[in-house]
Amino acid sequence: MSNDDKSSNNVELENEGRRKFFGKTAILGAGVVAAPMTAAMFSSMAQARAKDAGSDPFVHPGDLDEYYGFWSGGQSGEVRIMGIPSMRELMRIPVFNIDSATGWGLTNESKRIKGDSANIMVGDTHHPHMSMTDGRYNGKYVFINDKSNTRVARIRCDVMKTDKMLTVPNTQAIHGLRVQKVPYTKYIVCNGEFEVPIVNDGKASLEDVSTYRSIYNVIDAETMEMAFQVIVDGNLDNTDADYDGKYFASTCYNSEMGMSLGEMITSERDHVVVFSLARCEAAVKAGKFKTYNGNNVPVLDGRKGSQLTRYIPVPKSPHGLNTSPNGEYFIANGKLSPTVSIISIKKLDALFADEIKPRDTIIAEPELGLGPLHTAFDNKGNAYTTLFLDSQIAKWNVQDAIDAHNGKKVNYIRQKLDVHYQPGHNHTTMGETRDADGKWLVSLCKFSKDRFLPVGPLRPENDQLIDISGDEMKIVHDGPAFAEPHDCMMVHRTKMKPLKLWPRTDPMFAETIAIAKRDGVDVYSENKIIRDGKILRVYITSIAPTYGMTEFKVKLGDEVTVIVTNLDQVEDVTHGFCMTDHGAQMEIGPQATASITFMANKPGVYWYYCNWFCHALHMEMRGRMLVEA
Ligand code: K7E
Ligand code: CUA
Repeated sequence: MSNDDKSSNNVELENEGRRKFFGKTAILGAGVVAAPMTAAMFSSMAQARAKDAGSDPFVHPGDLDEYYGFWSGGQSGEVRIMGIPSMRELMRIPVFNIDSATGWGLTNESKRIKGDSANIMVGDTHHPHMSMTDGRYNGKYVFINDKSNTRVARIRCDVMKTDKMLTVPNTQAIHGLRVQKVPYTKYIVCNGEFEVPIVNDGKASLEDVSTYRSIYNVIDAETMEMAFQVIVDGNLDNTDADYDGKYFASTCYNSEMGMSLGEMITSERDHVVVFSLARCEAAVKAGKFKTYNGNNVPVLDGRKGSQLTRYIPVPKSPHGLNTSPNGEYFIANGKLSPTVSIISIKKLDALFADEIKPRDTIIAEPELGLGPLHTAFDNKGNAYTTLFLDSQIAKWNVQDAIDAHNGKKVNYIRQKLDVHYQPGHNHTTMGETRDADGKWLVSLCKFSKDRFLPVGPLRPENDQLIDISGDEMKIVHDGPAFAEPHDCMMVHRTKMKPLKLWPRTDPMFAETIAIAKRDGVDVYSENKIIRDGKILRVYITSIAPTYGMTEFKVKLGDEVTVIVTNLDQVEDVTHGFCMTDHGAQMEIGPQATASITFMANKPGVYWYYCNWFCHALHMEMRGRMLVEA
């Protein structure tokens, strides 16, 4: 099993060491011969439990989860790391939002990453997806869209921080987002959902909707720069990639290009648009593109009749688009239709060669229930589709659905499970990769209603954990979530290699270190003030429980940048820096450098203090800024 790749087995090995360590403390601490016996008893109890329960959702205190989950934080603009199956929230990764705890969006390092959108404080994240090698998660990056401000960001999984952000040009509202799976994630693909004039400068007619376009976006995953864009017909919704490195597909609603709800749902059919990567790349190479708005991003024309794309009619207003882990099917979820459309990926070559008609690629359209939105997969040929209106998950067998379509008398529905309530996405562990393992399913429910204590008019969402390891789906956990997790992905812990300390050469603060060098300051040993007219740079080291500088003097009206370097080499010893009454605070992880800039616009004495509890003398870890009138 590729899941058990021992070479990248850091968490696993660490876990073993950790257990030994805990074992030892138990012996030393308790000083009783019975301690190792207890551990052995626990382990055999756990084995017994695992045997009769199939999958045990209970992660005992001190035990670690088997999977990492990356959850979108919806309108909060962040991404969250969950432990599966405990459903414990392990960490939050601020992305498009401002974060008071870590200073994300306030520090100079995070502002550099946010780049030209540093002044935007909000985001609407939907689709977190991890980079892959040969259709398997590689633990390197998680990519996430911002629908509200047309951006895409990348999270580095070694430090679990956002490291790149891009505002996508020529389009509006990035929604569906996926990665190229094979041979590796060279590209991220994402949908510009809302149709607008490509040159949206208010000079051309605003009313003439025939100039409005929806655009498919292809981004280089390593540089996080635009590779190319493709104009399409209809509003793009969700997207996914094949397991051959050849095709991407997107659902489109509103093929009629209506501007009101009524106009958007008049025609009986919308479509799935399929993109040929090779043809698009060749067109870019051959210069068959235009550029707009003064940027040099190649924009290809992939509208109906183009050689770059094919349009497959499906029932109107489809939503989710999911590739089966065996690489055979794209599944378009009907939303307004009670069906899903199964597109045979094998037939796409013939479609692009014009040997068959678009509808010939659809090999079944099983009816599942009301409001099918998204589909997940196990490793036994079953699919799990959320039914938004029915508040259910339909478990169905893909081959049986195809056989039924061909006239065989077979019931392809395996089970319908009530969920609570109105599910959007659902996800299986490893189910968006070749390593689908059929253990857990998460249903991200939009409404929780009566499932939790009432907390006022705004209620949490409900993320339900479902055991799918047996024949029957079983709900094992209700998990409240603040702000809408549209989507998530779950990766086995063996794929992840998180760091414990920041490397001193980390690119996250390389530019800050370069500024220090120009100032002649070694941030790892020196505490110094550099004055440059009214601009001040204050270099401070920190080692629990003291700052290397506990007093500095500035003049009223100075612009002050405080650069703190955390010299602690101890795992989990994070320091903070907060300048009282100046709206400035940040996190400085072990061995990291972080900086924040504020105006000294109030005369007097201001204490700065460490606001991450780091030591018994943490309260004493502070100093004074003296602002002379
Ligand atoms: Cu269905 Cu944005 Cu993937 Cu919400 S999306 S549910
Ligand atoms: Cu350093 Cu608290």
